[in-house]
Amino acid sequence: MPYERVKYYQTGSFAAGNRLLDREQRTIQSGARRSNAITCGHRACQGCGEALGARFALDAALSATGGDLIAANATGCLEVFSTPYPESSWQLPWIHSLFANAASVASGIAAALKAKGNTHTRVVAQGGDGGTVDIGFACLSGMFERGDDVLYICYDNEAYMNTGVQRSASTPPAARTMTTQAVGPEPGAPWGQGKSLPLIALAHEIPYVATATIADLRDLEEKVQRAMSFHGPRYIHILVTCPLGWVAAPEDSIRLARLATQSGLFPVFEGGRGDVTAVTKIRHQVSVEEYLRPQGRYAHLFSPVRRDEEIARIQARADRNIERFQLLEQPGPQDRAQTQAPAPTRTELSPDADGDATGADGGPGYE
Ligand SMILES: Cc1ncc(C[n+]2csc(CCOP(=O)(O)OP(=O)(O)O)c2C)c(N)n1
Ligand code: SF4
Ligand SMILES: [Mg+2]
Repeated sequence: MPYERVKYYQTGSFAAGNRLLDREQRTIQSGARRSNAITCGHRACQGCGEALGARFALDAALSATGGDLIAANATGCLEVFSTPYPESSWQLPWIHSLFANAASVASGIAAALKAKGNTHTRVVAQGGDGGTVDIGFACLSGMFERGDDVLYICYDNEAYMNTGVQRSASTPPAARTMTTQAVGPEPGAPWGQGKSLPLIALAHEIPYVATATIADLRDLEEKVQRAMSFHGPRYIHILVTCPLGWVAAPEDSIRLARLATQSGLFPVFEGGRGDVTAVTKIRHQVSVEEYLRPQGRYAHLFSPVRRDEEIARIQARADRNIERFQLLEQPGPQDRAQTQAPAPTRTELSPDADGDATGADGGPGYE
């Protein structure tokens, strides 16, 4: 009986399920003992980056805590598609908060655990960009400022997707949404508005802040694991593609997230206590046009006439990120460990033996 020869091994890609790498290099997701935090039966669209990001993030958090984890979840696509009453796709204690107050609900859970003398159960909160950058911002800032022991994860698909694609403060300029139509002299989302929540989080001088995307899921897992090694408020901002809102093919979800990083539009970095301590370098730089073209939300930049001025403005945003975060490789080996610059000051961020993340500068410690 003829058998099919294996023609292609995807070694080195860190793809989910890759069991050909050395054991220590394998993803949590490829492990037989992964927890399947969000499992089958949910109703996310095909190619939903949020579903993928949440699966990897919470499986990593569950792995880091030995499964001793509670999640609070803001209103939004992630909550709606995962918990159509009376069903749930979540494989851990999970609570739906309001749209605005996932951070506060998580803070309350952490406070209750502390009051009960429970020092082992950990807490995560999660929400979309609308629930985090806009309506939930005050609750989140309070959580940071009080030093509550919660990891907050924002799944940024750059608009209010659950309610039909309205602009948020995370929607990039020129993107078409239902509330920023492609009309007028500057079509799409306005210029000069919006905010970077990762940088705002950093300014709170909390122990750990990171950005990540669904294009590098191994990096995402590592950042969640690192975040769980600290106590106190921590923040991870994950760029997740949304085929519906970005008007893009479901099979392009990972590629678009990668193009966002490789163009410089979405810088991937890590830091804490006010400083950026490590960045992921761009390996194959692309123009922003490569990223914009496959997305219908930017179709008005290319048709019926090409809007060179707008495309150049978007390129200038990418170039600014590249300069600001030093995203381009320095000449030399492409080794991943050597692509982190400026020299990581992780020693300053390392938790001490008690798991506290007291800064080397004697800054506030979190318990
Ligand atoms: C106070 C309040 N206002 C509005 C809504 C309606 N609403 C529910 S989800 C949502 C948008 C969520 O957007 P985002 O947080 O970005 O998550 P996504 O659906 O994009 O993942 C809105 C406006 C609500 N539930 N509560
Ligand atoms: S609308 Fe977007 S974020 Fe919501 S389930 Fe669909 S792909 Fe995911
Ligand atoms: Mg959103």
